[in-house]
Amino acid sequence: MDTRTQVGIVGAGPAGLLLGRLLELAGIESVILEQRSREYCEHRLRAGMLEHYTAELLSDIGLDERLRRQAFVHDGFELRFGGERHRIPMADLTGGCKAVMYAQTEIVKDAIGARVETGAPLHFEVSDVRLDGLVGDRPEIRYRHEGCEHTIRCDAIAGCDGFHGVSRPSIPADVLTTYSRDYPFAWLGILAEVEPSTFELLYGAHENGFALHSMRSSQISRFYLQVRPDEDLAEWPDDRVWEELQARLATDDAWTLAQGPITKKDVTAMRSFVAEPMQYGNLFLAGDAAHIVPPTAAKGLNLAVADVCLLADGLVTWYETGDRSLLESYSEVALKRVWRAQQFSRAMTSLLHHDPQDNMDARLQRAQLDELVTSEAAMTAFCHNYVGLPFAGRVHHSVRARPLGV
Ligand code: RFL
Ligand code: PHB
Repeated sequence: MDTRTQVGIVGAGPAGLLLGRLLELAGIESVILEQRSREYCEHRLRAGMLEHYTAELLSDIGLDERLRRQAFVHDGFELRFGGERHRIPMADLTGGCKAVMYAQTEIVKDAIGARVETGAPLHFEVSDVRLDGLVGDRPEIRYRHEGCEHTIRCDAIAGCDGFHGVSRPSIPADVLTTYSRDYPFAWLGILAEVEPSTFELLYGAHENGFALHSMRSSQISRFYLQVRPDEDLAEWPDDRVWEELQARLATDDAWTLAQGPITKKDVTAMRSFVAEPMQYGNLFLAGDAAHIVPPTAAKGLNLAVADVCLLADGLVTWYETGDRSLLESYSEVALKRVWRAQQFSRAMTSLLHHDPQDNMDARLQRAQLDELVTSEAAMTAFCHNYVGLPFAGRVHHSVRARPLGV
């Protein structure tokens, strides 16, 4: 079957869904194609921390009803090392920017729910997605769905299909330059049914490696432990997980870590990756399709959201005025933020992880941590990077004044 739309979006992760929402609010049609089921997308365990500006965007586009009720808003976080705790007053140092704890799965549920409610096209469980005609003015997406072959003709395609998607490989190899770095460690992620033992995030740097105490609700804690990249989950029975969390987050005062049933464990490799440029003809890459950051600084989802704000702006301006200049500069502008986030994510990763191959590492790390918690200038610079930059683009500021259907 042949159909026509304005923007074809590949992938229903945060990037694809939020781009679809921004375009819909601006009166632009799109079709979203997703290879997985709705159930799978709504339960994929991923990010937990939203930058201030990401939460603001979700509010601007009317996806904040549950967020306002359920999210935790943090004014600061804690760094733990050498048995001591150091609170970093992030909001005070950044003119009031806060971090918002609201799980990516919840954003995905909210965005899918909103799209299903308006009836805008979103097809799950599509397969064999292929992109054609990218350099012409009639790009096409071909795919299979429910046993039939389909073609969507569109004006532009947004490749929001994550690191393993088809969009980036659809760009000729001689056009793309890729930059990547794999780290000599990974994260063991742990989900536990226990009330968090902290109100704010705890980042621990310890000789055994990094640990993070995060949360998903008042009854669910999320933890991460630095492990080897080839770590076998079988080596991590629950008792060992708790022992290691207790050791890496221990303080000299009376703080205790509450334990509870562990419901999920997973290992995530850590990688820095950027593909340049993020556009080719009428294909525009956004989110993990174009870049991956190690998760330490919680930038991945936030970068994906910043990308689609900018892309929506370029697309809306093109449709409204015929001027493509914003769209043509999409990659160049987006990459500036991407590289800043890459730099900070890598720096925060090496600040907190233990590299067993490098015997100067622990001493240098301690010197840097000491500077961070004693110099207000260092702490302020760190916090500005941690809370993120305001989003470019005007679409998300104007859409609130133009509610759906009006
Ligand atoms: P996604 O979420 O990977 O979505 C891509 C979607 O595309 C679909 N897809 C296809 N669909 C159709 N055809 C194809 N051929 C397709 N190939 C793939 C996929 O099924 C999927 O639904 O990418 P997107 O939208 O760019 O979003 C990026 C974020 O998911 C990612 O950056 C974050 O989760 C990273 N991240 C964090 N980011 C934060 O901002 N704050 C955090 O606190 C944070 N913590 C984390 C994280 C990532 C982690 N892991 C598991 C990598 C913690 C962890 C442990
Ligand atoms: C998370 O809760 O998944 C999370 C929080 C903060 C980070 C990274 C991940 O820095």
